[in-house]
Amino acid sequence: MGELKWWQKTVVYQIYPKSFCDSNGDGIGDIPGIISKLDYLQDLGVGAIWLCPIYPSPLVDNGYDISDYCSVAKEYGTMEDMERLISEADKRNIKIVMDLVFNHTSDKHKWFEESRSSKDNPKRDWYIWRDGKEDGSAPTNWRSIFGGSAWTLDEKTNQYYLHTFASAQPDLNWENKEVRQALFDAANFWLDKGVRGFRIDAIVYIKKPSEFKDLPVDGADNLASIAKATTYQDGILDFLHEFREKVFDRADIFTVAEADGVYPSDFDKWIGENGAFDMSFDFSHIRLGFDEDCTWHKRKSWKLIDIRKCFTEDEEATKDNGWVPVYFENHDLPRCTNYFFPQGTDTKLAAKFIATILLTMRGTPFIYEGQELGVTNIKWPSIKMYNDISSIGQYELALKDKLTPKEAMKGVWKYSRDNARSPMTWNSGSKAGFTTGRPWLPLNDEYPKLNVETETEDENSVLNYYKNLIKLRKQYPALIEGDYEELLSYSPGIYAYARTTKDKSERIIVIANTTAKIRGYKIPELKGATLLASTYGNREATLLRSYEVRVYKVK
Ligand code: TEU
Ligand code: CA
Repeated sequence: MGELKWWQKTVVYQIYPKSFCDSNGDGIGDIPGIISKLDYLQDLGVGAIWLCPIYPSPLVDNGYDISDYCSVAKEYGTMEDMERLISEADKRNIKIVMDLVFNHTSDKHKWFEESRSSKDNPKRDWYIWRDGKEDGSAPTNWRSIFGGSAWTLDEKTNQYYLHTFASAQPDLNWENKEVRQALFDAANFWLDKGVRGFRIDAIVYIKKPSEFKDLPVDGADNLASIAKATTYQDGILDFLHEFREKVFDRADIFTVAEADGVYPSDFDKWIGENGAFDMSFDFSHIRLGFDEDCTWHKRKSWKLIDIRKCFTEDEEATKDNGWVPVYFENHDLPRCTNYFFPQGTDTKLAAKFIATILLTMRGTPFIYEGQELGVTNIKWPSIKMYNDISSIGQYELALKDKLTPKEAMKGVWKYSRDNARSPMTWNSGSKAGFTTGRPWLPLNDEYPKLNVETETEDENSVLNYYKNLIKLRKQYPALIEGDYEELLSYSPGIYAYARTTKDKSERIIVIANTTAKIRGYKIPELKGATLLASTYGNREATLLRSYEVRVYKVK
């Protein structure tokens, strides 16, 4: 691998527009709100913003159901606001990265409205239409990712259309050349506006199998996860290479695929020199304990130390080709302070643990809004208070599987995507500085403590810890370009690794106690090393304390 590119040296910050900052008091975050917080992001040290969808959308899935790829949702602002965001960010050396949701559109997109209007409409073939079975039931027994059949019958033409996600998100037919060209044109529209990267949504599902067949039932609903039939199918790479040629290769941008079901063993063909993307989100550490269909209440237990294997595999796979996006949170996940640690763990220690691994790993770190504050999960008493459609689907699936409503709620508390979507907390005022109106989703109860203003003033806060680590990362080349080597592989509960520059002049060692118990370790070369950071501050100790992570400079 030659000289590193700009995006390999930067830190990315993910914004969920609806929940970041509201500028006009309607309770919904917006683009002017984001612009007003660019100084905060610059001060934090980020170099790129991944903006979740800001396109017009009925917001059934909060913007992942797009009704027009080339404009801006009125809730979020105008095209001028977007242009201003790009240029104001640029002044602060921050690049804007857009989210491309190309597996499906909204059912309110004009393409779909045309497609459903008649069997001989020119856009009929832009989506995936099939007759039902002889008895009139759905063409296959596939379950959509949000629950329920992946097929919806459209009465007008008496055919079913396929949707990997909600019925309001019909899947596009990538086999159709015009569809691909229309999507590439949309991406190029944003490239020409000056965006410098793309996160590509649900891209593993775009290629459907040549034959549509029932799968062995895997749930109490008598259905089978669609992902088993449509993830990373043969032939997908042809589509993606065309995408790369017609869009990605046109400018100095980066691409990161959202690719649940593509593993490090596939990276050779998927990312880097001969692949389609620069980076790919590996779900290995997110999927610990989950079987393929990801049903919340069927999850098996796992331990924090299990992430060691996941990261080492990513690093090994990208040693000479491709690059890792390092992440612990996003808008689809609960807060990392709860997700990766047993119940009852001190969440501030947990937040700092994750920050240290995130910012000392080889790869590009992705921070999700609020993660830098150590924000924790929400816990609303009733499913009615939840907005996230996947929470509702999982709740219903649990009831079908004979769980009590109380047990089903436990799954929602633990895994709901709304954990991440509760608004960003800027200060301890009555609306957390997010809005002057009524926030579209309730605020996190802990916001009077966990917010930007309060944490800025506290030198031991999670926020200041993030800032320091981002600074360290920029100061020590080993943390960016250094290779990765796992150490102490056989020590129970300890995750340790070294980062060493190519010329071996700088070497940094990170040691993490992944358990609540005090633990010893032996690394002889640490004798005389300098402590650069610890999740316990500068209070040195011989043994590693509960969930302590230390960063040492050996030379
Ligand atoms: O998520 C895709 C997604 O949900 C799957 O990749 C994953 O397999 C799933 O979590 C399995 O349980 C993206 C967006 O990030 C999400 O917010 C959208 O709702 C979804 O696509 C549909 O666009
Ligand atoms: Ca607003």
